[in-house]
Amino acid sequence: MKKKVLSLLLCGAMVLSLAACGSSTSSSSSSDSSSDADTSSSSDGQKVYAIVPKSAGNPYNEKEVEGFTEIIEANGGKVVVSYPEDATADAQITCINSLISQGVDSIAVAANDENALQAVLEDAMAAGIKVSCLDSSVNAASRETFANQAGVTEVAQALCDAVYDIAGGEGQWAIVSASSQATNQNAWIDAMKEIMANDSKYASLELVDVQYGDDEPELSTTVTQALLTNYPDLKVICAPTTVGIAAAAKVLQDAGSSCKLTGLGLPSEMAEYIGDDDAHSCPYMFLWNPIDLGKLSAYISLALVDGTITGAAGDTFSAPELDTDYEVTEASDGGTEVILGAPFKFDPSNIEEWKSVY
Ligand code: RAM
Repeated sequence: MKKKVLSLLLCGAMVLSLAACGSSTSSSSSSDSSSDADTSSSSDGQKVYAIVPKSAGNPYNEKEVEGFTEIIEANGGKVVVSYPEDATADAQITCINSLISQGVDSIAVAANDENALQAVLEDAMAAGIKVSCLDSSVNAASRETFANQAGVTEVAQALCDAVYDIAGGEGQWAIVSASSQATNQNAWIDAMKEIMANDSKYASLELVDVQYGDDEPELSTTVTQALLTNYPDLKVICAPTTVGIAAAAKVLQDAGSSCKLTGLGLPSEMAEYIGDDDAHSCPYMFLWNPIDLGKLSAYISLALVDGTITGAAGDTFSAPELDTDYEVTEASDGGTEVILGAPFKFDPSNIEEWKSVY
């Protein structure tokens, strides 16, 4: 619990209240001392934009919140950050129910489950709250649109190619994922399996196991250690989670393991593990800018609330801080999404430059 409270205090520049669910309220007016009871737009005329990350204590989530908060406040809005107690749908349902009671104007959620939030998000939309996702989506019926960091197939293709390259085209590989219900990781894993099943190039690679570290450093460490014990010939671990890859990188590097690593990681957490030689566990990895993803989510929330977009395919809006205009497009699940950009590769040539950014 201490860790969660500390992370809230660190990430919110103007944290004004703490409540059940780890909610914090910040405002473009720093003298405001709002409590949960007066966060609704009617109390002082300011619109209120909530964000519900996957979990507390994950620097990636804090970067998303940072970007979200910057844009909402620059546009005169008030931000409520509601961190769930843990990375589960149940904990997010508690947060969302509280936000509905507070009468916020919008909720942006990084979902811990694709379907389990449907009832509560439908309640939110029925109450006039604009609902969108960022980072990890809910099903099409439960959202207006989704700030997607990168195309699912693009992420999966980049990871498949990295596993192939690092393994030398053949041998055993395994996955260390986040939680077993996480929409984003499951989509990337399913797409990786499909790409590998449908291209003979990957026929000599064998996916031996998928383990879940729940975006908890300790569990991610434990499952990585177990993979090394259970599969002595393992050549590559792919961790499509910033928490999982950082934990796995340390395990492999400390052990001097011949098993190498790739996946999705924060440069700030992975710099010491990125390298081409035997002394480093991760030759290269990918990510996008989580601060920019938070900014994109903020622009979506603002546009939904002011009516610039409804979330329908073809809607457009500007995102000046991201230097571009965006279009809402059809997503593969029948809903819509807005794609931030392509995944970016981090390797020894650029990791020093990026490690201080995010
Ligand atoms: C973790 C989270 C997040 C995911 C990144 C790559 O921080 O699971 O949802 O997008 O990894």
